[in-house]
Amino acid sequence: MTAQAGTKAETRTGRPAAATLITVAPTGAESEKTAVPALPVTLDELVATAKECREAGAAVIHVHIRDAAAKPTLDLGQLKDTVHALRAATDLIVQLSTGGAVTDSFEQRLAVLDAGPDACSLTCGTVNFGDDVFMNPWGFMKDLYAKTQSLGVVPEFELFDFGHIAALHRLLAEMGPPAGGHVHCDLVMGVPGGMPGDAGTLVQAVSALPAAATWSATGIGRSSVPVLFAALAAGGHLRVGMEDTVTFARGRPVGGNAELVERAATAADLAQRPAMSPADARALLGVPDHG
Ligand code: KMH
Ligand code: ZN
Repeated sequence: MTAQAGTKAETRTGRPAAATLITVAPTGAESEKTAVPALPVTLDELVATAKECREAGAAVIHVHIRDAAAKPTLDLGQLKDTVHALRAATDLIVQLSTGGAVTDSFEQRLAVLDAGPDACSLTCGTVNFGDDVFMNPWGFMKDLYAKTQSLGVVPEFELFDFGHIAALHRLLAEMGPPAGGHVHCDLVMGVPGGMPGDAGTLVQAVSALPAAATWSATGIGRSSVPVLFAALAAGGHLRVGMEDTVTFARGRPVGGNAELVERAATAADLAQRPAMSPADARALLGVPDHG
């Protein structure tokens, strides 16, 4: 998969990608629905958002779900229903978050894979997360990675800081390649406690990735636009969405996830690497077609 992917996708040492993989992260676990009314929190809202974002150019959806009170949950039945509903309504790659909320237990986070997603996030180390701590100790990382391998769920390696890149190298060296055979990373930049979201940091981080890896980047809050342009300039892919920013421009809240995807797709067009289809994203990432 890795060698084939090199024809379409940028690797750290390879030539620039021909197209841009856009992931939408529509909800997250941190924003309150009361504070951000446009946040999709019900299954109907999530499916509607997914369809709009697919139209706008997304190929992957990174999913956190909420309960009836709009609070983050990892309820397994609700996760299964969500995977089914998103598959029925779109051809997006369904990537469930195994990060959840900072309060979720390791057991609950491991159980997310039992919902049968195409893909999942896998964060490669603990990081200060604003006033909280997002816990990803080595033992948990290994357990989660082993479960992705045995179930055939394709992981995306979430990298919030430089130590996470070292841990990713160690994980691959000790446990071998991921399901799908291809390493794809996401630089999550600008979290208070993680690496800053700027072009210089992005270039340094990319230079430290495994040689055959592809990567996307997202900037939290006000770093979202600079990170988007830096990622395109450096030949990478993009993640956008209301998980990462709820402000479209100074003083102007995001009206919906699709406008973030539209902006990313427009920038990708200008970079002459237009948005990649979900089918091409499956080929790149090694995600089998569930249909
Ligand atoms: N909500 C954060 C604590 C992931 O989805 O894998 C973790 C997070 C990462 O969002
Ligand atoms: Zn997430």
